[in-house]
Amino acid sequence: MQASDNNALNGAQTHYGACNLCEAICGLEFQVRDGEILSIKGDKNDPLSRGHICPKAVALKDIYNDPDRLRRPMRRRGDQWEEIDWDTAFDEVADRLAGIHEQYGANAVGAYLGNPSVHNYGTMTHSSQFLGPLRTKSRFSATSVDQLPHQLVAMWMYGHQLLVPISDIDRTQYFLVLGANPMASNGSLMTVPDFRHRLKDLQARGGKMVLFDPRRTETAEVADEHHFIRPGTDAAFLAALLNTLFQEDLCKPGKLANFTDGLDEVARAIAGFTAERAAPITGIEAETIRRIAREFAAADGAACYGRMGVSTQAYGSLCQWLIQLINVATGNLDRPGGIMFTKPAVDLIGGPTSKPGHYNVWQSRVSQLPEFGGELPVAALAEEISTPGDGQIRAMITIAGNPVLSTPNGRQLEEALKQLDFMVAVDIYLNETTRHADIILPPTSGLEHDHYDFIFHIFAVRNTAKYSPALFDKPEGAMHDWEIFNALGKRLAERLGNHKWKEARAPHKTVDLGLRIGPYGLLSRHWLSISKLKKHPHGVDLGPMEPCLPQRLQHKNKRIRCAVPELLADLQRLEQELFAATQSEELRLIGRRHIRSNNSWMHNSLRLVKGKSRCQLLMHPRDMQQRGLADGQSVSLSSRVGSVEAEVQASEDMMPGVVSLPHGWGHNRSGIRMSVASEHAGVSINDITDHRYFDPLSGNAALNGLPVTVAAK
Ligand SMILES: Nc1nc2c(c(=O)[nH]1)N[C@H]1C(S)=C(S)[C@@H](COP(=O)(O)OP(=O)(O)OC[C@H]3O[C@@H](n4cnc5c(=O)[nH]c(N)nc54)[C@H](O)[C@@H]3O)O[C@H]1N2
Ligand SMILES: Nc1nc2c(c(=O)[nH]1)N[C@H]1C(S)=C(S)[C@@H](COP(=O)(O)OP(=O)(O)OC[C@H]3O[C@@H](n4cnc5c(=O)[nH]c(N)nc54)[C@H](O)[C@@H]3O)O[C@H]1N2
Ligand code: SF4
Ligand SMILES: [Mo]
Repeated sequence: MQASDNNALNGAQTHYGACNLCEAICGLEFQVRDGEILSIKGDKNDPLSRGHICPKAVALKDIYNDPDRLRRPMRRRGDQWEEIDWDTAFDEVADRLAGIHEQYGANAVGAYLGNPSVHNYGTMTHSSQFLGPLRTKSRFSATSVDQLPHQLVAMWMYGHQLLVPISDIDRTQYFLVLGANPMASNGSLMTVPDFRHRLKDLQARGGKMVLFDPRRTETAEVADEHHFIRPGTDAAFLAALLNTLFQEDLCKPGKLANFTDGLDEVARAIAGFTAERAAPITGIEAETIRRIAREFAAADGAACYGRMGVSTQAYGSLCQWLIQLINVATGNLDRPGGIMFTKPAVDLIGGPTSKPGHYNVWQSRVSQLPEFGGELPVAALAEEISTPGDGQIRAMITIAGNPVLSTPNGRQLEEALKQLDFMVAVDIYLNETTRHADIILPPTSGLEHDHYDFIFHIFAVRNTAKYSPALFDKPEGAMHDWEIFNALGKRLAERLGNHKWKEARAPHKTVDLGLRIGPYGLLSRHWLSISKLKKHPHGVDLGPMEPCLPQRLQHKNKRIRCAVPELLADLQRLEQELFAATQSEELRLIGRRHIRSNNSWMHNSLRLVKGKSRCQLLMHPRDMQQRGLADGQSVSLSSRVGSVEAEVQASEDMMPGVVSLPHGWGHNRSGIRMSVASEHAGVSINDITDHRYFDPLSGNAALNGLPVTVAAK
């Protein structure tokens, strides 16, 4: 074990690191004695998180100690599981995958990468060791149930899928937010640990936060203004806001005008989307839309930001584009207090390994959905497995993912997984997805490997860098994710006759190189490297975001591209579908996150799930009354694809006409090995989300705004 400090009094050692559970990457201070964690606290000296943590940090200990967590490879025989040794497991996986590859072709082997794969740097650096030799186009990930629209718009407008501007919350005077709940989520595509205090500081300097959300959320409680908005209608609101800026001559792009193309064309294209027309659709008065446009334009630094609620909906790409345009048109891109680009210490954007992204170069086999950056939308995964024909997926690889609970129409996917010839899961639990695998390969847990977050530093509200050494040594007979990928890749390459394959060195070596050649490396005064970071266990502060345009733009002409033809065309869909639709009385379903939960996989920590169930359906009392429902009653919640049973809870915090159920629950499936989670099962919202309800431009699932019905059970 490595430790930075000895506490002479009780023999405990102090160790510093970062939490890798969510995007906030909070600094942690561990007290450890004889291999036991005595305490986990926030690291006050971390330059980004400044001592902040949430209740999940302490659950890192529960995951580490969890007797249900898998520690040896497992092989399924019918409904039974047996432990096997690593070599046997690797050989069997490589034999089966290579066999299917040879018989049915590369695309017959599919892969899905889940969310923790971006929170674990060994997966980022090494999964291609394993997946590369397969050369399959049947690749999927959690991106298409999440932030795909952000990446698509960033690529189109700024030239790189990761060039996503970040709200400068520490300096802004006007923070306009749609569909995000950072008080519960701790921020997303905005790494913002300690959101509460950052917002308090914003308000103390006379700034204001305005929030649009169909639920009066925990964040609404601390915002200055909260407005209900009808789910899925944000694009109409945003178009009207932007149109008001043009109409009332409030656009002042300032220096951006020198390198921005197409704003005029956009102005013409959205001229018909007035505040008056948006009002009855969104539920927001025209005067409110106009007032907010004026306030936004007048503020000395304003930032418009939208997250899950506006990306996982039917107009996700349009929403993200309009948000960028509002910032650009008012000159708030690339200025302190607006939205800005970070300068991360390991630079995946400007560096030699840069992958700007590509779109619609090929399409999914069955429904012709567009690829993005080499991945297909996961809404199409089940049909790619179950539809016969050339290229049908016959084997699946899942890595750090639980798509049965996390992707639309999870029941359908579950049925499809049963039809596979072979499945391997790299995962620490036997859960709703991995139970369908033939072999599960469990890597070390988060506290047993080192970490450098080269993803979330890209999206952080302040430039910092931090290296976290492993808290505990790797136990005897355990393997890190990256070692598993090396071992599998080697065997696969041998079997597939790929002679160019080379074993990749440990992830810290790749990061060390990235740091040295990065913007704070050998050519700067910082000299950052892994060894330098080891000397600064709290992390290194690299300062606030700084203006960097037009140099940082990744289009060859160093210009911002506003008039993206695909998005301009999508405005027609907005007009034809949303504006032409007659107002229906249908209920709309939205999700909900809770500070003590993390997607689907942390419900085996008793300290996080104990107490009253959190998997209730929230509904406005008016809607309940109309249906004769009583508080606490069991109801069936149904959509086009299915039904679940849930307990309804009356809530004045819901917009009338909207109901909310959290995701990540539904641990009542047989055959899983998560004893605590099974006793706090809840139901899965994704048993009823619809794989045909998505943003057609990006293929991103529309998990919010789904039409549903609710009736007494
Ligand atoms: N309806 C609805 N659905 C949603 C959402 C929503 O808001 N509403 N949110 C969506 C979003 S934003 C996301 S990101 C996705 C998440 O979707 P997924 O990534 O598919 O699901 P997770 O619940 O994060 O599952 C993570 C898996 O990784 C495993 N794991 C944890 N740590 C490690 C590790 O270090 N290594 C390995 N190999 N495995 C590990 C866990 O055991 C678990 O099986 O869900 C999406 N689904
Ligand atoms: N505690 C906790 N933290 C997490 C996670 C977790 O599961 N639990 N997951 C992590 C992950 S993977 C992610 S991607 C981030 C997500 O981070 P956020 O996006 O901040 O989190 P959400 O709670 O999904 O916020 C989405 C909000 O959009 C609202 N909404 C729904 N539909 C609409 C709509 O049509 N329009 C508008 N304007 N709003 C709408 C919802 O009511 C909700 O409040 O959180 C991360 N952090
Ligand atoms: S907010 Fe909580 S879960 Fe997220 S990084 Fe910080 S301590 Fe970890
Ligand atoms: Mo996510």
